[in-house]
Amino acid sequence: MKILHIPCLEDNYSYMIIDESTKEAAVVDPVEPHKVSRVAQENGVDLKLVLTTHHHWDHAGGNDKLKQLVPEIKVYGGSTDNVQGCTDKVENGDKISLGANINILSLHTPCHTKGHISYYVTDKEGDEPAVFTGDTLFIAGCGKFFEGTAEQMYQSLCVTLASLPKPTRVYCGHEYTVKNLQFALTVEPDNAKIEQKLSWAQHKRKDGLPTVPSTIEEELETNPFMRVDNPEVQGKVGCKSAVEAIREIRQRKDNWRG
Ligand code: GBP
Ligand code: ZN
Repeated sequence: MKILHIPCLEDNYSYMIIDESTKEAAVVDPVEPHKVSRVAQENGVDLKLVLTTHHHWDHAGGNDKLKQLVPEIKVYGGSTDNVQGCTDKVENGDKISLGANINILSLHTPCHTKGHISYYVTDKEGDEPAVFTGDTLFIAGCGKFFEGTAEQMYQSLCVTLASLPKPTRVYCGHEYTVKNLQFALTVEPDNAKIEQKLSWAQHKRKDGLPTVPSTIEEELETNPFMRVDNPEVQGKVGCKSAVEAIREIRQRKDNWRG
């Protein structure tokens, strides 16, 4: 499978997932439909489906327009999230297939929004899997808790997503990596992996390149919100449990002005 980045708006990413054997494609959060259809044409692929992570306009706001451009396209979205243009509602565990080789598993990852879905994508050619995490998991960060609780974000990040194979590539909804890593250093000033990744990310951005994808393994090493099971991290923020710590770290991030 081939995965293309499509930068949109200020700092959003859409992604195109292509089955090269059938030239069929899916697109994640196509907020700028004309850009997406141009990328499809340039790559000679047919757009078959839209995978919507959540209902916010900067993710789902292009769905109706894309349906006008590609009338037969299927639009997937979480069953409890009221996604624009949704034709096929999905729930945790639902499976979708693309082309001849690609399987997509829907994972319910609520808290940023109630019906937020992450899409776990595997292929039969043995490429490393990929997960499209929208605004639940960012590189070194997570989404604001708009429609859920710390318990839910803990479950979404530290149980559902953390259980995926470590080499799984992580494709998130926004380019927030540099700020997130700067904040991560305020939680764990002595974490050398965070420091190294910050300098790597700053170079990438200076060259105008994305810092996405990461991997589940890298997130477990550098993302403060995915590290709350570690008693040392709990201690750093004065908490005695993982859920307490994720709540506290989110509150600090909301108030942080980097
Ligand atoms: C920044 O850091 O760049 N501009 C600031 C923060 C996701 S987008 C922007 C912000 O709040 N981003 C949201 C978030 O979760 N950030 C995590 C963090 O700051 O750590 N959105 O566009 C946001 O979800 C939106 C759209 C929100 C519609 C509510 C509605 Br309704
Ligand atoms: Zn959002």
